[in-house]
Amino acid sequence: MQLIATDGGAVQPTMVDTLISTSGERYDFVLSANQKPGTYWVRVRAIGFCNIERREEFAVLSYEDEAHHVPEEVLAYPNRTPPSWDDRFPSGTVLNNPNATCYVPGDDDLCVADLESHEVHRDDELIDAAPNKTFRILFNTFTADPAVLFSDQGYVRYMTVVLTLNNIGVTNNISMVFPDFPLLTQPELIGGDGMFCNNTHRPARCKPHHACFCLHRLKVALNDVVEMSLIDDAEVVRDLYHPFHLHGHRFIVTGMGQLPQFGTQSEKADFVERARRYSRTMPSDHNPPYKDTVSVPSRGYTRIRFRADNPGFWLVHCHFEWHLGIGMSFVLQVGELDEMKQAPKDFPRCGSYKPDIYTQT
Ligand SMILES: [Cu+2]
Repeated sequence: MQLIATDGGAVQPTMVDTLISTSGERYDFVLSANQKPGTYWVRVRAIGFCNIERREEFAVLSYEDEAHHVPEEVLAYPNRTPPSWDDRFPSGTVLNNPNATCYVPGDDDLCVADLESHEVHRDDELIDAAPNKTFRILFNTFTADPAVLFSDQGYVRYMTVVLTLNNIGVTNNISMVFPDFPLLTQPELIGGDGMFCNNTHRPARCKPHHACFCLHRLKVALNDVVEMSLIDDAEVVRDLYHPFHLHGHRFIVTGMGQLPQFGTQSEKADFVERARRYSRTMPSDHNPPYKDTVSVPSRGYTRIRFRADNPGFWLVHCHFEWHLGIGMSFVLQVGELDEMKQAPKDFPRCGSYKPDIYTQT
């Protein structure tokens, strides 16, 4: 397969044999039909925790040329049975193997950070400029004690896995609570900065070192160069790679790697900060690819950079829908309200339609 684009951004054509795509990512490739005309199996395998269930799907790729006519019935279904789950994938170049080392020339693993952008414009200022805003986003899931879920801290949402595990997602120890109205189209309902929170401005009801449930917002000025380190705060390396998606913009991927075992969140963040001096960070002559979704290695980090040139409120979230559903997201506010586009006059409006709850004593 000749890879030519990811998430809509062109990359220097790159030959790969196996392509790993996490939720929300897109890859475009050109397939060279250079084998003997006939029918071939296309094999697609689920990754991560789905490995346990040995999920696999197949498609049939058929082709013929003028010299070799292949009967219809042969084109429809290959003679050979599909490979079994235990048959290994053919070796070759693997793109986006989530725990691969990046920037190692000549090895069999390619990271998305290794790909070269193939766009007319190279935004050197974005690649090299000192960022106006730098964020460290540590994310995780944790199991909540059922007693906590209904305490005065109030539960917001969680998912129950195999009956016993009540899972809540956080970014920077905050589990996202969405407002009752869309911030972008009904900004007049925003009651000042007090309705938002972040890791330095937590509501008084939130206990230190505990997950807090509130409307998590990070704010940047219009046209800021923003650098974000997305850090998987899990304690152990698992077969789980959170794909992070940024709305409204595309970013370049400037670093990716795994973390040694650390005790505290600030040790992890400091390591990621220092890691830019190591070989896994962007070489300066490299023109990094543009993406809008990228997976973060398990107990690792991915560093992204973008120009915040699209005013509005944009969701940044893990693209596992169930992680988004349990709070692993935050809102990026780009620019001030008066710099944002306004909704058309008769645009539909939303609000809270929850009925009042009366309790009988
Ligand atoms: Cu996730």
